[in-house]
Amino acid sequence: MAIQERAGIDKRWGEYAADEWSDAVVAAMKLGGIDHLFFVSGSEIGFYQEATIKAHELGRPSPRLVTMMHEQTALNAALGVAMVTGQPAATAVHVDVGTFNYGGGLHTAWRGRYPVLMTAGTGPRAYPGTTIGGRNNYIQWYQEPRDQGEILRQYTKLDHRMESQDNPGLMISRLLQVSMSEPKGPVYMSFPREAAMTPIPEGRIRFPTRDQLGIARPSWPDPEDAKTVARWLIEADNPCIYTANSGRNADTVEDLVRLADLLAVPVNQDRLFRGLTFPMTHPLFGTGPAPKNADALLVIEAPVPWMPPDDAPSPDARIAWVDVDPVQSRYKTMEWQADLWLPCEAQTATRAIYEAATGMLSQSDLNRIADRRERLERRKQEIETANEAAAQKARQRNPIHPRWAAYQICDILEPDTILLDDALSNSTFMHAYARRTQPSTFFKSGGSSGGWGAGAAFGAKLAKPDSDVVLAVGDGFFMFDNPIAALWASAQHKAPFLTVVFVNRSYSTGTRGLRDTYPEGIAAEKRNYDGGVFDPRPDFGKMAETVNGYGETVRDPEEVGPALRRGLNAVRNGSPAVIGVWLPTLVEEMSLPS
Ligand SMILES: Cc1ncc(C[n+]2csc(CCOP(=O)(O)OP(=O)(O)O)c2C)c(N)n1
Ligand SMILES: [Mg+2]
Repeated sequence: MAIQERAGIDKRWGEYAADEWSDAVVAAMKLGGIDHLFFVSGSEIGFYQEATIKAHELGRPSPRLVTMMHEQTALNAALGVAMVTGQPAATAVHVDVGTFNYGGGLHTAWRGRYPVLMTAGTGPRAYPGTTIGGRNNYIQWYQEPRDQGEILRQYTKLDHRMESQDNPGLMISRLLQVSMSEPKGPVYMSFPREAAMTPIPEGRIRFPTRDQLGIARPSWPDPEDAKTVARWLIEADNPCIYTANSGRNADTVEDLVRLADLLAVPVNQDRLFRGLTFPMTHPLFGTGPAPKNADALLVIEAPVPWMPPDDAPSPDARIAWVDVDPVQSRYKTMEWQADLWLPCEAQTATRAIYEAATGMLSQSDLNRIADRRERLERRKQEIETANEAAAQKARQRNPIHPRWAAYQICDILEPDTILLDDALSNSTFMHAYARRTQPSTFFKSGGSSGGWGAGAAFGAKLAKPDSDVVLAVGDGFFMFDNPIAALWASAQHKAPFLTVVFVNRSYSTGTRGLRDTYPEGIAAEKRNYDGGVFDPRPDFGKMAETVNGYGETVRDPEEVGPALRRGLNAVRNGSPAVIGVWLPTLVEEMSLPS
């Protein structure tokens, strides 16, 4: 029975023009919210080119095919789109080897709960001449692994190999439904060329869209649990909200502010946050106690809110823990304890706790809350004053102090600038001065893989062309994401972003990290950090020149600001720009004033 007849059983499904399965796949992607298909060439995935070009010519739904030069950069670009839009993005790469090249981006997609549809072709395996799309090149015998999905199965919610019994549009919608339902995450589809090129009789096919299948609605806490948490926060002297990833959903920011304001509960954002959780200039931001000093802790989407055992909360503290998957079933070894585990979303939980709290506040509560607010406002002022003083002190140092570099980077940001932080050991400085206030204007990867920033910055700019996009990145991490491939894409697709590289010619892992692991070791004694230092370094400014972008390396503290503005101007005029800020190596830094 032909697919369109079988699928026609459900009359709610739409009918779409499609000559072969690949047409149905690109249509279902677009109808499922995918605007960009980041594509790295392979002999067996030419169908994506044919289908997207055809759709463009005929006015059929299809994502835009975005030519890319490396698979990890392509995946990071998809993460960048998903991160700033909340909608999925897709990638298409070559068989098993292209899938391997997704590299550390896979970890980022998984740990950061990004809704991306990763795809790859498979080595054609039909005997030459028997099937459309079958084998026609000797290399194809090399291309067939035992199970292609197994390569990345640990890093996906679902993977699927498109097969003859499938409805291709339905399968894409289904993968997107799973990817977009909480906990969100990457999905993978391998698409044999034989399947992709399967003709569709009469050129029409029926399938449900992602939204016809439906995305699971946000989950709410039990109202009684919301009351309990509200009561704990109200009764506490030193309550605090600890969060990392609630800014994945930009709408959560407003609700969190409302709750925090109501009770004057401070919000501490983890170092490894995935998107801005709270306006950074707000008096309640970053003014909370260390977990060990808090008496009521509300953890919201923070997989690692403290370092045990020293920072762990007191046994008397009350702990409520909110996450769509609070026991973190994607992580293996987790020893956290909480008094209340709430399997619900950050936004709905904050709303429910707010609603519960509003009916509970006595005048004496309100007085205590007002006192706390005043105390935290003062604390915020003290922190800001100390940060400013530290920056002005750092300014005096030549060689450039990374704190001063961070301060200067943050000085060029507009309210809607999208800032990506992949600056690793210098992230703390970025956080001290970023002062981001709007949701979706400050991001980290949400995982631990280096090499996310350049591709993600490109994807972010592609999706949000009207905002400046600035990437602050370590010189090691910049190299991990194929910077030339990202810069090329940025120039080619007219999505220019500014990269600022902290050029310390070192990995903190292989320098400070080694010293801290072996404080009495021979490497520390001899100050030999081979493996941790890469001096002479690549000329990062010149990398931009390889794609006709703007680049320079700055060595004078007073020149950092002007150089960054030159870079930003170049970006606003349409060119990618890379500004290297020359710093001491981390070995030199060990004997410099901090
Ligand atoms: C793909 C990948 N490889 C290795 C690491 C381990 N690692 C963590 S931090 C780090 C150093 C990063 O160097 P750089 O970006 O120069 O930042 P810096 O340490 O100088 O601040 C490394 C190599 C990683 N996180 N990801
Ligand atoms: Mg470095």
